[in-house]
Amino acid sequence: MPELDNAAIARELEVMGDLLEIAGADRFRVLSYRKAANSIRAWPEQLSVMAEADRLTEVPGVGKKLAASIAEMLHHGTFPELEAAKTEYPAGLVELTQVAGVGPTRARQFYEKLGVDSVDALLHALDSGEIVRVGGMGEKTVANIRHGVESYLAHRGRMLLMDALPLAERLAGELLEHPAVLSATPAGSLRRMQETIGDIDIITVSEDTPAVMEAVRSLPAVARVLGSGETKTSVLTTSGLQVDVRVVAPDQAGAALQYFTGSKEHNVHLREIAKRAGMKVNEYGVFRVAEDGTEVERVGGATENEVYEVLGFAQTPPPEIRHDTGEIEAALAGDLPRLLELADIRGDLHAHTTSTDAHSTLAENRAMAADLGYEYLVVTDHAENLRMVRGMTVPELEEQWAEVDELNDSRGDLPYILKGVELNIGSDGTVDYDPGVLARFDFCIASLHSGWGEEGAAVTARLLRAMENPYVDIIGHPTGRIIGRRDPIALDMDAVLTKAAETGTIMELNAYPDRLDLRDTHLRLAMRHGVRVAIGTDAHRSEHMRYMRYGVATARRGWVTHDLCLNAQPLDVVRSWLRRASEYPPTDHQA
Ligand code: DGT
Ligand code: CA
Ligand code: CA
Ligand code: ZN
Repeated sequence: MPELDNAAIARELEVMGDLLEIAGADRFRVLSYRKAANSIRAWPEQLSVMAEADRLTEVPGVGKKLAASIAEMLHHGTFPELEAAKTEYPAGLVELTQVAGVGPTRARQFYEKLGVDSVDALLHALDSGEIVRVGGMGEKTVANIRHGVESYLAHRGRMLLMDALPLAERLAGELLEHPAVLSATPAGSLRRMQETIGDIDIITVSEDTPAVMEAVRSLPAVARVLGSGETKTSVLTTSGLQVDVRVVAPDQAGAALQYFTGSKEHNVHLREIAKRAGMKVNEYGVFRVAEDGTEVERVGGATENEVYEVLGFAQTPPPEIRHDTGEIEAALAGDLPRLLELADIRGDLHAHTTSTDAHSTLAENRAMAADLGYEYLVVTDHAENLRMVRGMTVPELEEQWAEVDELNDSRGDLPYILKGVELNIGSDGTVDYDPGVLARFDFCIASLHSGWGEEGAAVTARLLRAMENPYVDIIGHPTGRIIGRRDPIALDMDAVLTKAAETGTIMELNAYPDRLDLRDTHLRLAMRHGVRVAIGTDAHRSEHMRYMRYGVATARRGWVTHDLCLNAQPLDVVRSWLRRASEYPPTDHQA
């Protein structure tokens, strides 16, 4: 039995939860699988290792019974309850529920009335018009579902970075343990930290090619070998992701890493530059070429820096920005800014607690913040108007503030807690609570929790109105997208960022790995507007605070620099940047 990694285990538990929901099972049972899956995806240790030591119940949300199911899964690839659930409804229905606009009830109806058991079958039912045989399907609903299917299909086969990155790092680590492997480095979209990953590419350096290919084929997480040649082996892992591992000789290491990191657009431009300089660049190295195109001599390729250097670059562009959107020109001239780094981050600016819909306490969040080496963290529970999670009433806030004061008073070397909140932007652009209450927070995030599918201009106007409120310091997850599941709100981003610059409102980069919102392209625009950015994980359990790395990666992709990132600043500067600080210090980064 090949070994299941954490993402694969989490996925099976999610399937279980979805199947139970489709079958109309008890809500509590459904949630217990989802909660466990959510916590396993964020868990830093391999469950396969923990299972051997009988330590699975240490994972939050994993009780004795679930631990037994996971142990069973690790041995047999599945567990009895899952198999039973799959006999009731086909697992293909789970895919259906991933489509925006199709919940568990609709999925069951589509299956029972039309025999639809996959997204492809649903598309077919939409095309043939058969879909209307299911009751309650008006024109608008049908159009919504078609749109949902289209965006689902655009992402199908791709995995979130959060699921691919830990796996890739682990595989690279395992390969490195082999004595013949000199180095093993993830390349491709993963090294560029793209938000979704098609397949994992790993470049290994070795003098003993056959030994490395054999090592790849025998990695524990390999479910199937798709192909294995002299220098490349492709495998399918237990989490369903394809991994391409290539072996190159030490003097080609840099050229191979550069080539297979891409992006394709970046590489195409690089080859043009080489050509103009009478050179050629490929996965084997950089070569000087004669008029007729024949190679004359090899001029570099052992390290990636060398590849760029011999092509006349003053700097090596960081992988995250290699998309041929200006990084080549800037790197040639030595004009690249120093991008934000994880080590710059001094705190998390968005985290929930058990006071509303999250699973960790304030003290647990603080312990995690201390683990992460932070100076400060915030509590930003949901506000009153968000009824579905029973947002904080004023008396509840007062209780929380007292707890914060107490934790801060006795904190010693532990991180300082700021009193925040996540307000809801109402349909008229107003937010929760009276100004008197708003003034008592250290800072406020305000988020849209509705507006998808609405006219972009109307939602933009709502957001602009909220940004005029002097108590709104930060706009949370501005476009509200969920990668592959919910389209972004059609905001006029230029208008939003202009208003942010005008009012000193800070824009959030929500680091929760299926949000990453603002996204890279918007962040780049924010930098041009001189708009400051706050990175928050939106943690709903303290382990989620580790997702900061995805936020920083997205920030880097958006060319975000240290000097425009709120939580790269020490606490006193953080306070001075908030709108409620009497002055709005002007920034000198206006484009
Ligand atoms: P993915 O896997 O869809 O998430 O995206 P990538 O970028 O990892 O794409 P992949 O795995 O097909 O190829 C890895 C890298 O190899 C790619 O970023 C650039 C390089 N590469 C692949 N095919 C070509 C090509 O035809 N031309 C050039 N210039 N580079 C290529
Ligand atoms: Ca790839
Ligand atoms: Ca590939
Ligand atoms: Zn939140």
